[in-house]
Amino acid sequence: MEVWQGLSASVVGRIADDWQATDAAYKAGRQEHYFSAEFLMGRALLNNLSNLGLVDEARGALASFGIDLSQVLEREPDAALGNGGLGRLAACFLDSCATLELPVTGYGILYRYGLFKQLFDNGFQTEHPDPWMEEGYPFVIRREEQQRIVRYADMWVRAIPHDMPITGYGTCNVGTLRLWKAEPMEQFDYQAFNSQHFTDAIVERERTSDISRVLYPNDTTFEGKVLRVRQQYFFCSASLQEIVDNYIEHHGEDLTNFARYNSIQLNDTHPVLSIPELMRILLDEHGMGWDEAWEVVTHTFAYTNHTVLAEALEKWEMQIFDRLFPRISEIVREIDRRFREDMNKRGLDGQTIEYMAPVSGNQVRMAWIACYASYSINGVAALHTEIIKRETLREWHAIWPERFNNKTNGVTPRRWLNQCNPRLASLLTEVTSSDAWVKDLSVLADYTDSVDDSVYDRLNEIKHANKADFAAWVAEREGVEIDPDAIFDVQIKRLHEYKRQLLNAFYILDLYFRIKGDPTLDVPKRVFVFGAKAAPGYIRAKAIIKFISEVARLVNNDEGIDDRIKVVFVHNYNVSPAEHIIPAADVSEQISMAGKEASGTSNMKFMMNGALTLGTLDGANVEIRDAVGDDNAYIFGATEEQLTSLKQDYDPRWHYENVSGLKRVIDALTDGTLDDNGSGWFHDLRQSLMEPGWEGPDVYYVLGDFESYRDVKDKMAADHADAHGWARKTWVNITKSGRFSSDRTIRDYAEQVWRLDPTPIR
Ligand code: 26Y
Repeated sequence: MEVWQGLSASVVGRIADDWQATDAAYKAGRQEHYFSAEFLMGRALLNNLSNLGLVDEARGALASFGIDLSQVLEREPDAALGNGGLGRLAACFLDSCATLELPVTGYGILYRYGLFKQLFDNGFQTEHPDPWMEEGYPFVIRREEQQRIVRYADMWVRAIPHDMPITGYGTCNVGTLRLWKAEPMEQFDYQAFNSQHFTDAIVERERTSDISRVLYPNDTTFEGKVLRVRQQYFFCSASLQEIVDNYIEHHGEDLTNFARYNSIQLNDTHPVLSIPELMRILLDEHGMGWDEAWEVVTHTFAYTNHTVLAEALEKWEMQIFDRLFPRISEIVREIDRRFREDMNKRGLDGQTIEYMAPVSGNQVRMAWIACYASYSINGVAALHTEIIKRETLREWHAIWPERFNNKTNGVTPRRWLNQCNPRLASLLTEVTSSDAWVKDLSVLADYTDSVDDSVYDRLNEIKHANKADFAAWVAEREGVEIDPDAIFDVQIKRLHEYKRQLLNAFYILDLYFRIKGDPTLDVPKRVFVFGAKAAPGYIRAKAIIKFISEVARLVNNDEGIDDRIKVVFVHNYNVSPAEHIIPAADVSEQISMAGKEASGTSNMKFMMNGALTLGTLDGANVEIRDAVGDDNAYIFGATEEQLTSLKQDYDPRWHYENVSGLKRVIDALTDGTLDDNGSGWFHDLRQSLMEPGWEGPDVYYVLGDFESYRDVKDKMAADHADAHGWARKTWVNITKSGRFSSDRTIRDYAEQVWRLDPTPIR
């Protein structure tokens, strides 16, 4: 740990001058500001060493002391300031912005506790705090002198910026992630303390620190509403104050041209309070009139939608706003009043206006405010953008079609290929005679068809070596032995019903029963790997974790199946476990019910590392399939289009009765085969599939897609036996992954939304 600290501090020291120069250059010109409640950064040291070209130097320096660099790297805690895809996307974007030398700054919250640490207790998930920087973290620099004050009706709070340097690959530019920490106005209220009100003094301090205490792990339901709203306003207000001050410093007191120099990307609805907050600053602190201020605001903000799930479109009770910031309430009401007036003039009917209004009853609808005030609205994959245009945001699309655009997600090939898969990275450099692919992944496409057989052999060797490394990692971390010669089939993502981990688990259980029924069955050896956290209040998701654990227990301990199936649930799934898992995967499970996964991004990471997609036509899977062709991806299940009619008279019972093996699997939930330790959770799972709930039975079409999933997955396993054919598919996936580099995504944002040019530092 001391070695990690020392090495990390020296890296930060090395970039100090470039960081300052970059900051000064960015502040003078047009800038983009990426507002996000989440940044799932993972580890920083290797990333920085690699960007700065210092890996070999560091390895050598440590070796002379008899210390192994990779062991030092493994000591670093993950900065897990995010729940999943949306937060990791923000981190990949920052990496690409720095590498592309674009003047972009990230703004968020310095959570003291990141996403909870997950342990298993008899197959049940338990949650534990993650104090990730308590032992010292050299990659955030406290900038006390740049603090701002955030004012709520019931308290004022100091916002202290903590900056993380964002190095780019092979560039001097160093961008910034600015994370705000909430601290009390006075270090301590001595008066209260001295007048015997000890606890009052402490309680007040704690109430302030609560604001940046913890990342909400709930990506489905609302908890601690008031605190969440407080958090959101906290980082929006502090960031805007800074951006406005910087504008004034460089361009003068007249804020009319604010949007010429600044644009703000809203990462989903979590930072949408910055819309009324910028109005407030312009109106109250700079004396602008409403129309003038609205003109500025509507040229400043751009909104990214990340989900079509109704429960994730944030709505807050007006009373929360009234209590926390009455002036913001007033402004939101005025936005609502003018919206209604405007829509009336456009001739919209009353019902539509009520549906679209920013405020309705006592509810404030954050997504609707975002759509009304933003000059750009984007989805995160082609299919998702079509769905928001057609359904989720249909009414806004009808009025402002020009605002809508697609920006298919991407992932950084630095972390997700060059750093995590050094064997494959060297092969790519060798084959292309250059490491240019690290900065321009699309160059690989020139090599799809032009390599000889030796490359396929090398690919197979590399995958096998990665699998052996992973097997050792799993043995130590999870205590399960797995065979590198087996097919490694992986599903890693947040646990949610729509992602259908249950479908995967049903396949495994069915395969187990098939082998039990016919021990001579000729099936290849398989390892099924899961990694997933469930929101602490999402009981059904927790039930699915317990179910997978029980399937693992049953299968892993049955000597009768000759180790032909192993199931591993990697606990505490996070960015750095992903870096161990993905390079070792043969099969990438992307099996959400079509229409529900906005994009997915692990699908892209797997593709880059030569795992083949087993997926539905959902999110970016559609574009992956288009990039590699039907022969190089395994697609199954109902399409989004088909589901509309299929779901009309869907009867899961028919599938239960008629699809071979399905009844046996579903019955295993409740017939004593598997034990939920009296929780009743497995009964509930069965019920959710078989009995009509308020949205019907089996909302996510698990039973409906089971047969086609099994067919394709069986076919895939059989195909794996043809090592050469498989390697060929793998190669196509790797070389066609250029489109899924976040560099491509960020270039698209920069050109089409941000209108931003590179600002190289020399
Ligand atoms: C408001 C609160 C309840 C909330 C907190 C976190 C709501 C949503 C979220 C996180 C959403 C998320 O991670 N969405 C994912 O975004 C990825 C990046 O665009 C997509 O690839 C992925 O499909 C989508 O589920």
